[in-house]
Amino acid sequence: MQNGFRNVLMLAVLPLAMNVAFAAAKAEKAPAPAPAPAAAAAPTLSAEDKAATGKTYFERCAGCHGMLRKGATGKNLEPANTAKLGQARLEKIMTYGTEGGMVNFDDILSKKEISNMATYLQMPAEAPPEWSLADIKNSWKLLIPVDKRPTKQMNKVNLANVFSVTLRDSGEVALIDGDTKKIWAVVKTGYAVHISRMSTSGRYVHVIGRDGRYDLIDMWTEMPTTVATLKAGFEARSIEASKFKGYEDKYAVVGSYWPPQYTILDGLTLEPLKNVSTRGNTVEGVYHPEPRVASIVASEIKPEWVINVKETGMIKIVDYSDLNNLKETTINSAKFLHDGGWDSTKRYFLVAANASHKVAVVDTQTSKLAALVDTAKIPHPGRGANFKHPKFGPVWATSHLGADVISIIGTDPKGHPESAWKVVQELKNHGANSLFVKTHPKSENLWSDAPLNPDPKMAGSVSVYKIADIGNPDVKAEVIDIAAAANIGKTKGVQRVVQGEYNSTGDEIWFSVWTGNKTEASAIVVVDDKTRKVKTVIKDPRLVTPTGKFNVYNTMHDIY
Ligand code: DHE
Repeated sequence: MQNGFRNVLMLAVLPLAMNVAFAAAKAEKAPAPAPAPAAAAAPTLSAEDKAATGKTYFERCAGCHGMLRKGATGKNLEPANTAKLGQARLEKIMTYGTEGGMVNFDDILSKKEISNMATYLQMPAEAPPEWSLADIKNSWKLLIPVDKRPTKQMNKVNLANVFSVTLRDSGEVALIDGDTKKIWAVVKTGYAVHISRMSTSGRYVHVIGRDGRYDLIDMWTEMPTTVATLKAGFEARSIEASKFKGYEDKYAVVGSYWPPQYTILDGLTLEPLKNVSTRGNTVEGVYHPEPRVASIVASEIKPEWVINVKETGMIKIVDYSDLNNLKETTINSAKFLHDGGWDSTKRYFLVAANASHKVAVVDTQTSKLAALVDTAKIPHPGRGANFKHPKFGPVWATSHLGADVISIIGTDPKGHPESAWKVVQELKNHGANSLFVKTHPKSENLWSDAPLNPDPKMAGSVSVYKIADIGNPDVKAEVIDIAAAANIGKTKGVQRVVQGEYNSTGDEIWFSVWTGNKTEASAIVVVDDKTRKVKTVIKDPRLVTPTGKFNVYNTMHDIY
């Protein structure tokens, strides 16, 4: 803890000390300078406002801009940049958002909170404390030991078709029975849960909160039960189980944003086993103090995880077969690595390098970079979508935050070598600011959202293409207003329709209607994939700000 502060202090103090010494030496020779005009007072906040604004920064801003405000998905917000913009301009940007993808906050923060944030951003960034393996161990609670858990499933729920749904602003997940569309249980978790992943057996749900709280939920008990929990760091986004034969459910891994590290845990108890820092040099060879762990996937062909380090642009292939002699292969790709998914063979992993407008392709058979594919601005695939293109064979698709297109990338170097690792086609999306595309091996459709679009109509709609027609140059998407179909009435927050997720049989796609406000109604809209008609709208007062939905079977098997 002290080290972190000391490092930052050193960084701050060293240049100052050098400047003072240099200035003193110069002053001996030079004539006395004319008195400088009084400097403008540095922006400041009361201790109370600073603490409250710091909390809001962590909750709402740090994900995109970084704890140290060095920038990644969002811009660098260190005082050198923010002071140039000034109080009024900063307030305007936060109030109305920008075309570059920054959303408006006038429906989330009050005028006073926006004003305080504009001031806070002009003050120097402070590094949060470190969080060691010992800290993680101290936070670890094994609530139900393995030998006290049931030896068979004690309920009649079809677990393969359960959806773990992030209730973003209530710090919970809802486990929804996909067959009955009823909420089976709401389970308390960390703050603003980011993702759920499944154990290889499909029995356990691993849930990670943005605040680094990790919960392991057992679905064999009569009602879903948290059997272990810990705090992996102060900010986290990713988790994964071990999936190689012989290692099923043996290990789990959690990637933290702060401190920048990944931690390997026992897969059944969450006992913390190993902590590995991701601090180091970027692809340009420049040291970065905050290279955050973005997406993680587990290989099925080797005892390995692919761990993507955002700010350095380095992809780590981590071999978990010998934790004491951990082997890491570090692959240079491009910045800033974010989300991604497997190709249909699960040999190649495709990950968005969003600030470089590229998709990096890793060959997990050879542990080498297969390609860096140029795409439209800011690819954001979620896990992407795999399907057979009528002309180019197996392909993977991503939509974009920065462009109103869906890029289709060839993924078949053997069968279609001329189109492998190239954008073979761009389809029009109904808007930019898209986050997720989705299809299913049993589906004929490719779906795409645009939840961060500044136009509420676009944010509430999805595009859907018939895959068989995609080769046709005049192909057009059907655009469906999902928010209107949900019919939740007028809300203060924009009704953003986000992240399609299929049921286990691949004949329904579920979308969240997310208002970003926990006091307002939300819904999940279930669409019949064949007819594209709304089948059910799940409304329930317990469904607070639903966002990500993770179907057990599809998540276990990486089906997308
Ligand atoms: Fe996500 C995946 C990071 C904002 C919903 N998000 C991911 C992954 C990362 C990430 C690194 C990949 C995890 C993996 O596969 O292991 N997300 C971030 C951010 O840093 C960012 C930009 C800002 C933040 O503060 O967190 C951010 N994400 C959001 C949202 O605002 C979303 C839309 C709503 C929410 O719940 O917060 C959101 N992110 C999701 C979802 C996934 C995801 C639903 C998983 C997609 C999947 O199909 O697996």
